[in-house]
Amino acid sequence: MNEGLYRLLGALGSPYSLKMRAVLRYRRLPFTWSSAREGLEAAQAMKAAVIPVLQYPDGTRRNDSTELIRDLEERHPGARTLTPEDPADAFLALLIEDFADEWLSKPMYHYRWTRELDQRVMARWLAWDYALGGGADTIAAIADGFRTRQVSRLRVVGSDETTSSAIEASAIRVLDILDRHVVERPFLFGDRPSVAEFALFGQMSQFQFDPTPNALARERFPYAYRWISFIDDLSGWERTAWRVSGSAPYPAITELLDEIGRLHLPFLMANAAAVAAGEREAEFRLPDGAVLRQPAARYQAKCLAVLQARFAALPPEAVARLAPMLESAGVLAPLTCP
Ligand SMILES: N[C@@H](CCC(=O)N[C@@H](CS)C(=O)NCC(=O)O)C(=O)O
Repeated sequence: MNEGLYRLLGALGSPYSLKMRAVLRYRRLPFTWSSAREGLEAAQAMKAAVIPVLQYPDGTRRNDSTELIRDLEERHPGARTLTPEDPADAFLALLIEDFADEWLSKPMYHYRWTRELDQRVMARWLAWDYALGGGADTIAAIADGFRTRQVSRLRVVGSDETTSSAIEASAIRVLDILDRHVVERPFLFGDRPSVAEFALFGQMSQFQFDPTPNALARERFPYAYRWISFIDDLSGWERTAWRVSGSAPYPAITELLDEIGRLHLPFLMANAAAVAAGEREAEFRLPDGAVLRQPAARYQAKCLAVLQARFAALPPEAVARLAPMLESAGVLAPLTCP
């Protein structure tokens, strides 16, 4: 069974699972896709109990999409890798991936579990995926359980009445940036996708399903909305050119960097400081004055350390090109902070 193939153990309602599925499709690495129940059960056996879990052809299992993608780059080099050739662009792609994974996950989760409509609709979706039958009563009971658990975890992403508007505004700005970008070209670093597109896609993939962000995206950002399903299956995409090395980045990159400098990196810094001080909670003042509080997360402290290490390892000529852009977005100091 399944010999020689990757097996992706994830769920349709999981942004990171769809990120990874889109990567495997684009990379043309044959794989099978599990049911949500198998995915969640597989996660329980992992050190970090999160989906997706990727089972390798030799049977070993690993998780964490960022690490998995990097590992696949090494195992399967060639024309369909996701790392731009230019080291400066490769770094920007990584930074945007981290922003999507660790910041856009806040609006994604917030939209799903804040309003009554989204809670009700999406709890049933997830429950159906999990049960795959068994009758409407069974599914409704599972949905109730999911809903109660997930709503109670809104604080894990720092979502409450005071932070709600800033969290939603950040998703709206990203949709707006993409909506204006994709009418010019489909990708951020040339004629082929990088890790950045797949990470943005992962979180936003759920906007195709959740009623509130779905209505918002369809009405106000129709091209960004269309782009989401375009990224989902790029198995037939043939163009392989990265953009010309050293040319000015597209405006969308600079605009995303502004978001990263205003929200994502200050949040990662506050979290890393809380982790280092052994505090239970991280606090971060949002630009509108509200205070976002969430449990201090070791994983996200590691994310900041990885970004800093990758920046420190760049060749000086790439740093020289990036520094002015990063500086004006407020991104340079957090990246070079000891
Ligand atoms: N850093 C991980 C994050 C994965 C993650 O957070 N997955 C969520 C679902 S989208 C999860 O499994 N959460 C655990 C839970 O809900 O109990 C990755 O990139 O794969």
